[in-house]
Amino acid sequence: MRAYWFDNLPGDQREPHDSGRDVDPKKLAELGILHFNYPSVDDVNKVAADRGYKNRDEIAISPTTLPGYEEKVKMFFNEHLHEDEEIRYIVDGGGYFDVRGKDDDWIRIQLDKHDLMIMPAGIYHRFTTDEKNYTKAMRLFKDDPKWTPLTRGAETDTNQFRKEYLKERDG
Ligand code: KMT
Ligand code: NI
Repeated sequence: MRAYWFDNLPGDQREPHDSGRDVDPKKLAELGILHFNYPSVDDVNKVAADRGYKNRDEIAISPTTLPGYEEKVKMFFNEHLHEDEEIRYIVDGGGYFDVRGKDDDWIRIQLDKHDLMIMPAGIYHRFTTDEKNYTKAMRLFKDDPKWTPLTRGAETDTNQFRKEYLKERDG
């Protein structure tokens, strides 16, 4: 895992967009993001059990394994929030999650094999594969997942989960 400020320059979303300015992992914690590297799936199972996650699936995001790859990758990159936390475990390959920092600038989080990330409900984010076009990820679900991605807009800005997230983040 490495986190850095997104460069905001034009170019394919899958390019690194590396500004060269790293983001301290402590800063991610302040945003409510947890990160681990778990080579053993036993540790993933433990996190899932501790947090009450009962279901999971695995998605192989690549041009040969995901029908409509190019459109789906563009959809994942649509800025959104969820009304529940999001847990992703990288089984193979890698990818980028971009999250909004406190000043609303993008932080790019580069995840590699065996990285597990937990994002809080209400955080604005987006996902993309990298230039290798291959992310195999485990998605963990609670029984009743509030899963719909809600695209950022006037409505999400006043969403209850968004407001709770900001209260938690900013005190
Ligand atoms: C998301 O929330 O954008 C996704 O679940 C993307 C696919 S999992 C890496
Ligand atoms: Ni999401």
